[in-house]
Amino acid sequence: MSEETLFTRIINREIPADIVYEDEHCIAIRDIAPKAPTHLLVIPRKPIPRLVDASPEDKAILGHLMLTVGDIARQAGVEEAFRVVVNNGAGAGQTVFHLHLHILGNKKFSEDSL
Ligand code: DGP
Repeated sequence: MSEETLFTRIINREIPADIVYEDEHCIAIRDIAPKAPTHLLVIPRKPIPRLVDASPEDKAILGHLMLTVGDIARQAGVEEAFRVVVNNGAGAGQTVFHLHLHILGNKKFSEDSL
């Protein structure tokens, strides 16, 4: 039996979340533990575990995610200043093994650090 990821359960409405956007390829939700006043997660419906697990057949999904990040940032009103973060692997802080892009905005970012 394959285990559903937390984000698949959110996509399937088995777990509640504040959904700010969705289309046929992805969903965007508010992060439950925000690290910035605007902290959104853009999640493909396909449960690719980590960025390095994406394959050439995922090219269109990955492109779609990047384009959709811009739309969601505009919708959230942070399009002039936001960061996109992907944690790849536990050593980089990944805790949910279903690819997701963090959008962080409405925060003062320093120029010389990530
Ligand atoms: P990462 O550390 O890159 O794997 O990010 C996972 C993020 O997911 C983390 O910032 C917290 C968020 N998160 C974990 N559980 C839930 C949940 O049940 N609902 C929502 N909305 N976000 C969650």
